[in-house]
Amino acid sequence: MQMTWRWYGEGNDSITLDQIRQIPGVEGIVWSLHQKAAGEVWEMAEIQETTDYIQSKGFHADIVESVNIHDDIKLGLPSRDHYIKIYIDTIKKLAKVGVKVICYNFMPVFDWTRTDLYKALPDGSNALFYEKNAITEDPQDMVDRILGNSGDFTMPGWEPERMAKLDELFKAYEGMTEAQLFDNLKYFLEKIIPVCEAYDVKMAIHPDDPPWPIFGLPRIIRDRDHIKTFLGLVDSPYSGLTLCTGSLGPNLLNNIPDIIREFGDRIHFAHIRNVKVFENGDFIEVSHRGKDGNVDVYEVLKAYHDQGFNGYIRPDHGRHLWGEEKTCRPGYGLYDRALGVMYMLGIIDSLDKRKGGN
Ligand code: CS2
Ligand code: MN
Repeated sequence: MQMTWRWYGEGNDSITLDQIRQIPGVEGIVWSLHQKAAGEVWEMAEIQETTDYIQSKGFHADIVESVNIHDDIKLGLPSRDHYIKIYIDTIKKLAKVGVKVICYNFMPVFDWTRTDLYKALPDGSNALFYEKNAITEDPQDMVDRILGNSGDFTMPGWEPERMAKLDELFKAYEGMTEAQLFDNLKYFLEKIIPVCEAYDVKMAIHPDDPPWPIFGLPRIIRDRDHIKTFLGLVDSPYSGLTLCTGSLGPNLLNNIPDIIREFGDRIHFAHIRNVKVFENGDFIEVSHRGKDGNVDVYEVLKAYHDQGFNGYIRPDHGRHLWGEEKTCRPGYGLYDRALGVMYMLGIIDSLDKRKGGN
């Protein structure tokens, strides 16, 4: 397993690569050109400049998260072919600088969805929170709340320009079924996966977060059965998964270690995050320690370890600690993710030793 860290780029992240270098065991930076809207062309010079900088600090730049997918592709509009061409062009450019994995998602309208970015935990820290009942309201309320609270940071999937067109977007998705969304995903994959195979770049879809439909929008990567259907759309190792424990975790019926054991050979990227699920279905993000939430992080790492997983792994969201809230990107502070890295490496090191490794 190769430990990595998501970084939003120079001037766009509260954390520097020099800080990340001091976290033990982090080998690679998970990057993206975050200024790019979905469907925009990625220029070679911008790609090169970013990866050069990352590599100059001693990290690899093998993973991009995300190259976002234009809504016209998800909607299956005639204009999708134009956006797929641009996507293919980006895949080829990324291959040139040695990118191995692209993490993406296929969630209509929203990326991850929360109702509170700074919910207090009993220890005085705070974290991203999801209140089930608050979600049945008008999506605009939630957007206003999230955008109003995210400070100077634009969060992926929540770009104000896109959110300004919320009504239009919702209208476009009206009546869309899961089966149609799967069809649109299949169409996209059938076009891009042959290119990925030729250029040796693996696609790794990120599960829907939370793992259930919201605001009447279909969400299709959310449990074992949906994942199985997804993997059958284009049966190639180049069409794989980003297995995010924090996204699948809020549905307590998801047995994540079992999912890892079943689909391990198609998992290219592991996101590790812990969530605490309350009886009424609300959930909050907590420390990576298994005992603090409902994700048994030890069992998750053991499932990867048992199968000799040699893909990439990163701490996903963390709590905001020691006063860093509002100075960092929500969920992407320094301290809790660094603690998460050490917790995970502790488990991995001991699993290695038990197996007689080093
Ligand atoms: C990430 C997602 O912050 C997160 O929860 O794991 O936003 C992820 O980057 C996207 O869904 C991938 O496209
Ligand atoms: Mn994730």
